[in-house]
Formats: sequence, C-alpha cells, structure tokens
Amino acid sequence: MKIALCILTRNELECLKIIFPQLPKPGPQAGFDEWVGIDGGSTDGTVEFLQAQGVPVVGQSRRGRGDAFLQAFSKVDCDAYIFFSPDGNEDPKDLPKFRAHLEAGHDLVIASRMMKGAWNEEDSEWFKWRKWANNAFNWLANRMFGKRMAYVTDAINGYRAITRTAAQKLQLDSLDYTIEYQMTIRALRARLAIAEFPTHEGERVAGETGAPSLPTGIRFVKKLWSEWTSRLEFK
Ligand SMILES: Nc1nc2c(ncn2[C@@H]2O[C@H](COP(=O)(O)OP(=O)(O)O)[C@@H](O)[C@H]2O)c(=O)[nH]1
Ligand SMILES: [Mg+2]
Repeated sequence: MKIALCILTRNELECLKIIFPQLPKPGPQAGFDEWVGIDGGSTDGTVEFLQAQGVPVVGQSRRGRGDAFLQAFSKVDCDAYIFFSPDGNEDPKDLPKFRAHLEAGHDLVIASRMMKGAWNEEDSEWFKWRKWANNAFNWLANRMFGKRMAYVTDAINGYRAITRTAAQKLQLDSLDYTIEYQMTIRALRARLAIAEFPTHEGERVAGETGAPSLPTGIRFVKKLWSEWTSRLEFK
C-alpha cells in the first residue's frame, strides 16, 4: 500500500523549522512512502522551506484547510493519505502507527486525544472547556450518525489517515476547519471501518491557531445540522 504524508501548511515557517527535522524521511521505517506539502497560500517562506528539503508542494486555488484535503485527494497519487499539521500539536512519533491499521483493512484511522492512554492539550488544566466542547461534538456525531457502530472518541482531530477509496466514496466538500468532522460523520454513516489509537497532543510551538474557538464551534454546529439534513446515501 502506497501511503503519502500530506503536510498541511499556511504560514507555518517558524513551526516547520522546529518540527520538520523531527519527521522521518519517506521509507519503510517511516510509515509513509512519499511526502507532499499542501499549502494554502503562505507568504512567509513555508513553500520555499519545504521545497529546499525536497518536499514537493501542491498549492490551493481556494482558501481553507478543508480545501487542502480536497487538493490532496485530487492531486496526490497514492492508496492512502496521512494528514499532518507541523505546528507542534501532533506527535511525529505516531507516524509509523497508521500503516498497520490501514493494511488491516481500516478505511479511516484517527489519532485520538480523548481515548484511554491519550493526552489532550488541556489535560493539565482543571477547566477543560475546549476538550468538553470537543467531547460534546463527539457524542452528538456518534448518537446521530453512528448507531450500532463502535464509539469514535475523537471525531475532530486532524491527525488521521484515510484510504483513497474511502475518500472518494465520502464525497467530502467542507472547505474549512469542519473537514475532519464531516469526514468522520460520513464515515460513520457509510459504516466504514474506523480505527483509533491514543496520541499525546502537544502545544503549538510558534505562531497562532487559525481556528479561534467560538467561530469554529459555530461552524461545527452548522455542519452537524447540514449533515443531518442532507439526503446523501452511501451504499
Ligand atoms: N494547506 C492548508 N493548511 C492550513 C490552512 N489553514 C490552516 N492550515 C494548517 O493546518 C494546521 C492546523 O491549523 P491550526 O490553525 O493550528 O488549527 P488548530 O490546530 O485546529 O488550532 C496548521 O499546520 C496550519 O498551517 C489552509 O488553508 N491550507
Ligand atoms: Mg494546530
């Protein structure tokens, strides 16, 4: 199975300088066979940095993190994609873990920040409001779309892998930060095989998130509603 690591960036140079050296080079030990950058119009030298490291970069014609996923599905030739955000939240040591789940026949593999053995950015705090909000969205997705399916503990995390066949089947079209939630919801609806493994979420190493909590939360509510009312059928 040919697996492509898709590195998602928009103005991520400062983080990349720290995180990129921690990535294994493509090969049998790495858990992926090739890498590609998907860039949403960086102006800080991110693209030049990746290219100088020998990583080919695909640009985007539209804005948004969701569009980066759609670009990968249409432009990157492989059997499965691992999506990686080089900002410090995702642990490069997990990269080799995806392949075994994919080759065992899972369509979607999620690194979970919520399951037993995992660590969430807020776990050191007493008031974990972002984690609680995430868990409410997890519960809703499972209740509304995942009846008789095994419970997905982290429906939203971006650190995940999906097969090409599954990605095509799900007809994803979210252009923004709701792409992963849409992917999980539709995978539940389509009764795809979903695997999760526990991960340790780190702190962003530089810069700022592009997904402020409140507006992003409102987008998630709207997405939940549009998925619930859509008549999409998966056979
Ligand atoms: N290709 C691409 N990547 C993006 C875009 N927006 C954000 N990203 C990347 O997605 C990753 C996660 O973004 P971030 O703002 O940290 O969101 P958070 O981790 O959910 O708080 C980072 O590596 C960003 O550079 C986009 O429009 N296109
Ligand atoms: Mg992040």
